[in-house]
Amino acid sequence: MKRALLALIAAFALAAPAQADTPWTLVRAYPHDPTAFTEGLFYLDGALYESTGLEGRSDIRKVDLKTGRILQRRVIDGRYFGEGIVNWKDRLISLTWRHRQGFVWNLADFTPLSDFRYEGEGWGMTQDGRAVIMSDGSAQLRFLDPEILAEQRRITVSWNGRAVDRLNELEWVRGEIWANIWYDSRIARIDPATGAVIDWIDIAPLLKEAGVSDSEAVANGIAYDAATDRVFVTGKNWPRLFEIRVAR
Ligand SMILES: [Ca+2]
Repeated sequence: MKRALLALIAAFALAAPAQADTPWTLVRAYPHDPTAFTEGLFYLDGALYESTGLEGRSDIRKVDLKTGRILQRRVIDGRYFGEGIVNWKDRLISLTWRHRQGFVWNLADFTPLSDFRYEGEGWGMTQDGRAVIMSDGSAQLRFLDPEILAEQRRITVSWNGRAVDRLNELEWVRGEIWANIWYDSRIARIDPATGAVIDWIDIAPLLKEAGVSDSEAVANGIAYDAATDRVFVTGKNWPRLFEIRVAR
């Protein structure tokens, strides 16, 4: 019985096509603040916007891509653990981890505009031009009305029928939602209509390239420049931010 089962599994393994992640290549490396515990990242009009976490060390910052120099910075109140950020019109929206507290800032100078509440935890954010998309550490992604930041709907992210949890930093890329997975070097490419993972991009070689060994220094942070089709990735406390070219 056991032998028959093993034979069956072996036959299936031979019949199944070799599973390959989405191919990508490293284009170049840029400096990245090694003290930045990256929780949010996006690219807009020639600059990177980044948020960092940990209580007492959280901020939002505008960063020069080429030099990694901080161009503008706003410290988040020390009681909060900063999480994801996203731009909407002339605003920047930010989350906190377990305080259920979101903030809206003026994108141009980071002056505070308003705040909002949400249920559960706040992790990553991105937007698709219509809704703000938010992760909370589970396999679910929420779609929020970007003006009032109220939840409209949610999807469950799955791979071969199994829920994919620990969804972390997000990015809207080529009509897909790309998501870092906490404690995983793979980025999930998610179909926004169904939540199904289309494929994976494994950036494990970049951890070696970045020279990080701390177990908390996980891959986190995806930014996309749609105008030039450039993908930028980094991680928590990584001294490098990488531009990669991902196969279509
Ligand atoms: Ca992002």
